[in-house]
Amino acid sequence: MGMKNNRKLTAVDILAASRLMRDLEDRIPGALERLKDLYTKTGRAYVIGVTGAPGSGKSTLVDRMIDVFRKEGKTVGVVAVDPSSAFSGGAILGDRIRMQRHATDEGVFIRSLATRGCLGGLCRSAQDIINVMDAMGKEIVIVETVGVGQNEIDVVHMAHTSVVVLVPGMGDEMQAIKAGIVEIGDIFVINKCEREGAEKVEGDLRSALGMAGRLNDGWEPPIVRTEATSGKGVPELVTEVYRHKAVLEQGHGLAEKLKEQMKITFLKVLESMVMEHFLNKIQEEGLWDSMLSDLVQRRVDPYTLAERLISEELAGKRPEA
Ligand SMILES: Nc1nc2c(ncn2[C@@H]2O[C@H](COP(=O)(O)OP(=O)(O)OP(=O)(O)O)[C@@H](O)[C@H]2O)c(=O)[nH]1
Ligand SMILES: [Mg+2]
Repeated sequence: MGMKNNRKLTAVDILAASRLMRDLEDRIPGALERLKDLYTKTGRAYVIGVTGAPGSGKSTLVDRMIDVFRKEGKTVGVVAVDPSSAFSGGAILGDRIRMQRHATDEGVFIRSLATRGCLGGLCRSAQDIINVMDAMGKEIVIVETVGVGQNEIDVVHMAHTSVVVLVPGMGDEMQAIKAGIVEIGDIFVINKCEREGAEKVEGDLRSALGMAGRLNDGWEPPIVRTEATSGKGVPELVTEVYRHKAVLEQGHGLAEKLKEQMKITFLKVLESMVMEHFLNKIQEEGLWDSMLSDLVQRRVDPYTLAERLISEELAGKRPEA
């Protein structure tokens, strides 16, 4: 589709990329073919995940991070994933408004992704869009996800550096431990740090990190205080991202991480393709009624039925000797 991996993208390239992202999100069949063609041009962007509770200031923070990267002359892509926006409808507009300042900057590409959660393919859509931005030549890709449920875990599988955002006074000090986020952050941010309680969150976080054994790891996750609305602390945050990147690139850290992430990605793709294949088969051959009544009547167990389905499929596909 004529997208060049240099920094000067033509309007046609940008339009084509936008269209491809939309088609991927809408699961238009041909879109996957176009993504396949682009795949060899991916793997160059540095991917930063930003996760945290709703309203913790992630978008404002990302907006400020864009400033820092742009001042360095780096091109930036942003994927703002919001699983709840499909219901509330408000957040997407919020992202657009908060990052509005960058709307006319050709070096910045912002894409919001409304989706109903990971089961519907949030992870794949987000990964697909990261790949398109990567192929467009964006040097930095930032993925913003609301830290609820499985999302924050999934974003870790896509990001090279994961940033977890906390805020003071969000109820109990246990917000860090409860959500299990001490395990996933490479860098922790205490945003809205001008508010009362920043000290306390930081102390609680530090002890949670200690208990989780994260303070005597190869990488001790730094805690950065920011005030995203004014931009305070954001250059320091970016510096920590670079420091983490440098540490990853030493030795085999990055290579191992990429392999592990690729494995997860591949398994997810395989799983969804296999599932889709069998669902189609069951539907097309009208097998649901008899299968379900057999199962409900306990004439067969689900394990045997699944094995039967798979072995029939394999027997059917086996080439003639
Ligand atoms: N006082 C203060 N307010 C902030 C700060 N950072 C962000 N906010 C405000 O917090 C509100 C939420 O900010 P967003 O950037 O939309 O937060 P978010 O985490 O992206 O929100 P969702 O995407 O809806 O989960 C906005 O009104 C921001 O202006 C900060 O450092 N201090
Ligand atoms: Mg947001």
